[in-house]
Amino acid sequence: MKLTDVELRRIRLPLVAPFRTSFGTERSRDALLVRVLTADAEGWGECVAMIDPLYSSEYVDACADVLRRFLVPALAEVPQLNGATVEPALRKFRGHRMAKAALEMAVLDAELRQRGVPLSQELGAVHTSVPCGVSVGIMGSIGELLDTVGGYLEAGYVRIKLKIEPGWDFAPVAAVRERFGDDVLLQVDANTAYTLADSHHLAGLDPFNLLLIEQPLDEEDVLGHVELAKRISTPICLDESITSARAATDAITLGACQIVNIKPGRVGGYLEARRIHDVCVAHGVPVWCGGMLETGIGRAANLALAALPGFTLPGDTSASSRYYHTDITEPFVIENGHLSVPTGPGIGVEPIPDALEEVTTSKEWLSW
Ligand code: OSB
Ligand code: MG
Repeated sequence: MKLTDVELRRIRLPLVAPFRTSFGTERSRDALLVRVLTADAEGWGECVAMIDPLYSSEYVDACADVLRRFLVPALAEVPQLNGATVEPALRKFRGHRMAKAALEMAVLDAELRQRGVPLSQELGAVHTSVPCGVSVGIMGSIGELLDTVGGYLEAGYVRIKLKIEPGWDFAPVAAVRERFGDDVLLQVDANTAYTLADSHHLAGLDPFNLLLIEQPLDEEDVLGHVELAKRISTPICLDESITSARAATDAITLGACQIVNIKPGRVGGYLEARRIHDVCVAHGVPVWCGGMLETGIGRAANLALAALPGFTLPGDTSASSRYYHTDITEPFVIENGHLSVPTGPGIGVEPIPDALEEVTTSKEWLSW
C-alpha cells in the first residue's frame, strides 16, 4: 500500500449534556478525523485530542499541525505501508501520540478493508459484545447526580464511574451508594486532582467498596501512586500516566497501580494498546477500555479492542446516545447492558455522508 491522499477534517458535535471533569467542562466535541486514501482502499481514523491541552499536553490544533507538517509527509515516503509499519516510520518524531494514533487507525482501517479482515479479529478479540459502563460528570447538585445515575442504571449500564475532585468526592459516592445500594459496580475518576497530602481524605472512600480510583495524582507522580496504594484500600487504576507499554510495565512493577485503563489514542495507537493489554495480562492486572467522548468512528475501534480477553472490567464505551443526539455513523445502541462489536472489515463502520457534512467545520486535503 502507498498513500495517495490524506484528508484532515474538523467536526463539532454538541453533547447531549455538558460533561464536567476536574480539568474542565465540555459542551461539544471538537474532533479531528483523518481519512487516508490508497490506490485500493480508504480508511478512517479519529483523533482523541480535545480542544484545550487540559487532559494531556496534546490538543486538536497541535495534532493537525504535526500531522500536516511531519507525520503524513513521513508516511507518504513509506512504500510498504500498512498498520504495522506506521509506528516505526513515525518513531523519530517525539511524543504526539494522539496524532500518531489517529493516523495509524486510518491506515490500519484501509489495510484491513483491503484484506477483508475486521479490526476485532486482527487484534485477537474473543467476544462479540462488550459490557457498557458510563462515565458521569461532576454535577451542580447531589439531586441532579442521583437522577442522572438512576437514568443510566435504568438504561442498563452495568457500571457507574463518577468524576470526582476535592469538594465533590465523599458526598456523591455516599449518596449513590445510599440510593442505589452496594451491588452497583461503582468507581471514581479524579483526573489528577489530588496530591499525596490528600491520602487520609482519599482513605475516606475505602468503606464504599469501589472497584477502583482512577488517576488520583499527577500524571508523572508514579512514586506518589506507589505510596498512596499503601495508604488506601481502594485499588488504584492509572489512565493519564500510562502512555506506553513501557510505562505500564514500570507502573505495575513498582506497585503504582493494580488496574489499567487503556485508551488507544493516549498510547499512540491500537497496536501499542494491544501490547499494553498483553503486558497487563502477563502481570495478572485487569484492564478496561477508556473513552474520550468518541464519535462512532473511534467507538467502533474501541469496541474491537475491548473484546480482547484481558478486558475483564466494563469500560467507558457507552452508547452513542449517552454523548450525541446524532452521531456521524449509525448509532451504537445498548442492549442488555452491552454494545455489539462491529463485524465488517476494518473498523466496520463509516461516516454517513450527510451527517458528517452537517457537523464539519473545516476540511483540508494534504499535499506533499
Ligand atoms: O479521564 O477517562 C477520562 C473523557 C474525556 C477525557 C478524559 C476522560 C473522559 C471520560 C469519559 O471519563 C469517557 C467516555 O465516556 O468517553
Ligand atoms: Mg480517566
